[in-house]
Amino acid sequence: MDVVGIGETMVSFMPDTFGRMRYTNRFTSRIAGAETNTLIGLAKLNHQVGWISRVGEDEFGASILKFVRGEGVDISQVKQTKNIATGIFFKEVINENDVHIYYYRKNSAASTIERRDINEEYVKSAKYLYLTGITPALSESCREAIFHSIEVANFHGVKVVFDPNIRKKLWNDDLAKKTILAIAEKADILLPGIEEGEFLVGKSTPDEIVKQFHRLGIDTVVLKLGEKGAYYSCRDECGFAPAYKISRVVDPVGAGDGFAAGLLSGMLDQLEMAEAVARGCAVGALVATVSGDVEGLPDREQLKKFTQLNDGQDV
Ligand code: KDG
Repeated sequence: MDVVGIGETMVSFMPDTFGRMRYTNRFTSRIAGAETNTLIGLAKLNHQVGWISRVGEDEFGASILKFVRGEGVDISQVKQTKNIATGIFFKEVINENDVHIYYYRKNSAASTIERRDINEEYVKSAKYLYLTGITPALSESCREAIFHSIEVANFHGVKVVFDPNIRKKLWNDDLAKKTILAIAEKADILLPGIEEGEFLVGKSTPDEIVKQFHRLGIDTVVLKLGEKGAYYSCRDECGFAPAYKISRVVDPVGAGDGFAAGLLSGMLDQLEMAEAVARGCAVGALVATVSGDVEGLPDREQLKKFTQLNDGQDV
């Protein structure tokens, strides 16, 4: 296995028209979850990936399993819970720059993920363990499971990659900050957005933020700068990868997960860090050109075409 991820995936509903949701009665449903967005991105680029989670033993759970498996992710470690529903959410688009998320996921199937769901052999079989700050926000048992998975990964030399993905609707700022910093300190590779960096360490320039994370003991930090690109810093190297220009942002949600997929794919292909970060930027950009969190994730051919068109290089 190349990458194993842990987290909740939901059915998402998006109104077919712009504006307040109360005025619509037509929705398109899709499958979305930060960790599976990244795992699917990796699977599309031909990497071996697996997912640890829970879904309800209901129709939404079944459609998630069918979809995620269909995209090439191993779901052997996903449990189905009886009488506990799969989480769902709504994505209201007032206009392209004003998107609201409404969760219906409290006490969902995935929020019952617990320590014993973490199969040590499975985690051990991976090169990277991929986590986000969403899962520990779901419940106490999810938090425990995440900390346990890190212990397992650290023990077996599996590198921990952590995207803080701070979702303020899910928990209060104090607990979010404390928990996310505690996980970040144990991670090998941290992928915060610039605003998350500011929130977590209270600094404001990319360089200061990254240095502060290094002081906490994190080896590799890749700071996502949105439309500008990404700044990365390892112990012995730092640099900047510019964002790819796209003609229109259709739906930016999921671009960060796509970035993580491209970056990890580059690292698995043993590219230089600068090239791996550039691949992250390319995948992130492509995700934003299509509606839905995963529908814009490219396969190798699409990625090659896009990067050749935009900078003449293959990433
Ligand atoms: O990064 C995109 C995710 O936010 C989206 O897919 C839904 O996982 C999700 C969440 O918890 O918000």
